[in-house]
Amino acid sequence: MPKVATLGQFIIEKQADFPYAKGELSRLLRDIGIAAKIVNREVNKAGLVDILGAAGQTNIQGERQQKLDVYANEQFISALQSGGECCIVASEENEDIILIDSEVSKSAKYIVAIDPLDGSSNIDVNVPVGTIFSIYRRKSADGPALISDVLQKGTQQVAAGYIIYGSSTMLVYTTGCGVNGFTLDPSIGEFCLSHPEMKMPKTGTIYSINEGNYIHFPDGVKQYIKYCQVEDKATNRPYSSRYIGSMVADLHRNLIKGGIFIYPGTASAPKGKLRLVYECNPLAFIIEQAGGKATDGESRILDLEVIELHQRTPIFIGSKEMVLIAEAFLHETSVTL
Ligand code: P6P
Repeated sequence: MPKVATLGQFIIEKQADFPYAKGELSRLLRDIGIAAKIVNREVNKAGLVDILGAAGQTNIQGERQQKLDVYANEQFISALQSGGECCIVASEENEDIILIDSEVSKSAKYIVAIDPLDGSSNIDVNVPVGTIFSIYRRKSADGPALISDVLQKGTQQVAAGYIIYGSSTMLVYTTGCGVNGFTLDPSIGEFCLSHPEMKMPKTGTIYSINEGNYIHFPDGVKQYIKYCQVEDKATNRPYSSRYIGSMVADLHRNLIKGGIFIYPGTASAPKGKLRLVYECNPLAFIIEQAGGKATDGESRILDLEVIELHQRTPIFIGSKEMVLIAEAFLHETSVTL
């Protein structure tokens, strides 16, 4: 039987790369993996049990919460609270940070920001959804952890990852030493290393953007979309438009095949829709570690100042050469690849 590394074995083996690590980060990643398996079980049987549909309330984003949104949020918060390795959980579903002040956790050295179920409006129609997480080291000294411990730049992330609940369930994460993907083997209940050292193709033929908003896009974005649609065999155009309204699923496909995902700002929403802390920073960390690029059209996503918890940002993320070309249209400049 080939030796297949489970997530737990892999984390412990990689822990040796971090001399300072005493196992807390390993245990934190384990806690996230456990919650992901629990959420996966419910996502996979949604439709058979009363967990589809709206929960009848809205979240801080003003979005109608789905029952699975609430369930997933509760599972990840509970796993992180009982795991004892983090002192704050910042959830996209909650207005304020959650201080974990149990005797063990209040001196824990990690912060977790999480979007427990991204793309949840797709649940009822069986389109893949995802969880996105981001881990920072606590900056404040002893005593209760502070909001400033969460409002850290993306470059300060210790780890980031996502779980995609799709045709199979995968956990993809980075600790800053490359990106590795693990597929859940339901027969043994373990995430097993299936995509070691994931690398994003430097270019691709897929562009992901909600063209329903076309008339509101900045001119540079409109011109880039037209560029993608022009016939040019030398550059494999026209590209394919692939957008399923679930950022984790769109990003995961583009990470494997190559492509660009764009959620731009518009006149009515200059900062776009996607959240810097819960979606853009963790996914930018992963994509950069795989060799891709992530900007807001001007600046590197990971360098953006984080001013408030639910701050939004435009995002251009994916294959490096595709992002460079899209930026050139935004700046009306030429680009040498
Ligand atoms: P729109 C899901 O709500 C989400 O946050 C991302 O997963 C997805 O890419 C985007 O919003 C879809 O937004 O405005 O195109 O429906």
